[in-house]
Amino acid sequence: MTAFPEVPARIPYEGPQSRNDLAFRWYNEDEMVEGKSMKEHLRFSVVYWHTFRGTGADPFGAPTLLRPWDDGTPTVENAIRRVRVAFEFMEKLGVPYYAFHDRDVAPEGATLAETNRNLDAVVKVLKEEQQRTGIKLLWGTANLFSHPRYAHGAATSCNADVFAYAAAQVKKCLEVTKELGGENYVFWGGREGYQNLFNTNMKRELDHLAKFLHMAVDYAKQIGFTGQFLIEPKPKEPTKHQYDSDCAACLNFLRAYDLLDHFKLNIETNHATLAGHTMMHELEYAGMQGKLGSIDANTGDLLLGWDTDQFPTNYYLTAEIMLVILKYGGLAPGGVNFDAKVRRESLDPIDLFHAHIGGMDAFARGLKIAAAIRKDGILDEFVRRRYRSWDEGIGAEIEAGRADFRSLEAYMLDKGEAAPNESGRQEWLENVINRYL
Ligand code: XUL
Ligand code: CO
Repeated sequence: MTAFPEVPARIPYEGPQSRNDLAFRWYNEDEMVEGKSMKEHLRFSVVYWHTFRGTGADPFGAPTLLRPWDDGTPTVENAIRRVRVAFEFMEKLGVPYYAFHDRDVAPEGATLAETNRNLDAVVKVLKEEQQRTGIKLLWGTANLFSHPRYAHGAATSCNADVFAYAAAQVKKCLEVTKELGGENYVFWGGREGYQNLFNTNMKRELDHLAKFLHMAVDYAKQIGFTGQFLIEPKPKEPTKHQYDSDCAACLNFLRAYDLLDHFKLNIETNHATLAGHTMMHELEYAGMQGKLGSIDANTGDLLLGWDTDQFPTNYYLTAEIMLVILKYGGLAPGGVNFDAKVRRESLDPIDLFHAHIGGMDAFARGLKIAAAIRKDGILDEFVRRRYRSWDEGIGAEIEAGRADFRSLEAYMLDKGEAAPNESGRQEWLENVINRYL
């Protein structure tokens, strides 16, 4: 049985001139860039939730994406059929990784024990398909936000039983992620945040969240799970204020609660823009602190203003992203995870291929643009020169900690006025970047 009969066994690379809709124009997995293959640089990953569980439902309308292989029942049998289709899709696309929430892959049962049994049955098949295809698990995560029990949050719920349930769920999900060789484990805040401070004890909620994460760190150690832990910032949706609002907030939280050594960040484009930042800003902020772990690749829509999770197709965006990723030495063991969904009007299974091919090509093109910019070195040289007053003289004294307010006053009284400023040349630099696009 094949779910995608019109798609060849493997999407080929045909080069920029190709007019074949089911071919890559830029993603050539063995092509070397800065000494590594594109495949190694990009470490592409398909998300189970949008690509195999997305229904096209939105706050205004019912599901539109009814897949022929999915009978709509919350059964293990249906879930297993879906796994086979997912691996056919990923194998044909040629991605090395995938990512899932526990509840994407297997249905909830009436009790936690039954739910765990459902998960075990599907994990057996996931493992079989991973072995058959060589496709690996980039990360696992627990869905701590869809079920009504999580209405007030999970680790930050006012209901201690819900904290306990969430702990049991993450325990199981860590075991499963280890069993499947997952290279990372993600904590996205889900409903960890608040709608209204009149009913919220923020301090207590944050203390609980930190306790929860310490328990996860301890349990990973106990079972020998060595994957990288990642926190995924997002400022709002579903709550008005998500606690993990952006990279700065996450790193402050981790530092304050003595968790910093155990976590890096999984940074998502549409979350960065919802926070009022560019993706490049968030990547740089994490990267400069050694905390750039992985990315959720997508893009938002400035006219809609919510988390639209669209596939990234803009070379300017992907070039900016790849510039920062190359600067900080790559993402491994993280990857470029397409946390993106086709529009509800994109009705056909083939649209899933068009979406991923476009996203992969956009990142491959972004990688090549970034590498070309770095090779010429114009940007680096400009930035180096822009800060050269810090390389010697008074700047070097300040950086070395040999200056204080008295010595700086004496220096400036003697000099009378600061050296003149030089142009920041922003417009020229933007023109230079456009030469590479
Ligand atoms: C939600 C989101 C999640 C996480 C995993 O906005 O991005 O899908 O990536 O829980
Ligand atoms: Co995400």
